[in-house]
Amino acid sequence: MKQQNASHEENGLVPYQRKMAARFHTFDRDGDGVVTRQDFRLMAVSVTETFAVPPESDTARKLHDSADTYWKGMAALADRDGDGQITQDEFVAAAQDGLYGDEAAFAKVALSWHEAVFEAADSDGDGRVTPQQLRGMLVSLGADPDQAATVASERHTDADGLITEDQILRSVAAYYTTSAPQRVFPEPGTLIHSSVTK
Ligand SMILES: [Ca+2]
Ligand SMILES: [Ca+2]
Repeated sequence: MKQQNASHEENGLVPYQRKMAARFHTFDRDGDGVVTRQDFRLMAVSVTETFAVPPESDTARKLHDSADTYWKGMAALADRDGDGQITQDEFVAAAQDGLYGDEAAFAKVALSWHEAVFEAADSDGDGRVTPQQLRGMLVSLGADPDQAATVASERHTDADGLITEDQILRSVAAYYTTSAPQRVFPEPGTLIHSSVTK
């Protein structure tokens, strides 16, 4: 990997804030300008639809439970006025104060959710997904479909052409805890509604 010895502007908080501001828009699934528990429910539904997870299954239950855990964690960090709504400013400030540089905090809030999404995608349960399944994961979480396809195809695969859960969870943790450049999610204002074409 190429070492970037650029200014703080490029390596520090500013790009992290920009990345989280973009991410906020993909969390706002119903597009009402704030993130609420309902948006997390919709996110879980989107994953179950993408991977045709049966509604009564263990995997579906895990998705909904962990989405709720994720919501509660983000609300605890972000919803400073306790009105059940997270604004973009609250979201960015919470990510910066509560997640930036803190993998343990990220794990507490969001790891069970990302594990559940992986479980939904990993249809044969061998702990690895295909690039196509990874693309489905990214798109159902709000990524731009073209960017998601590019990222999925660039992932280092193992000898069977598959990507491991460990690789994916590491990269998700890095996404939320470092200033690593945003590559998967669209900029604010260019939100593309999730539509996986099969
Ligand atoms: Ca919303
Ligand atoms: Ca698999």
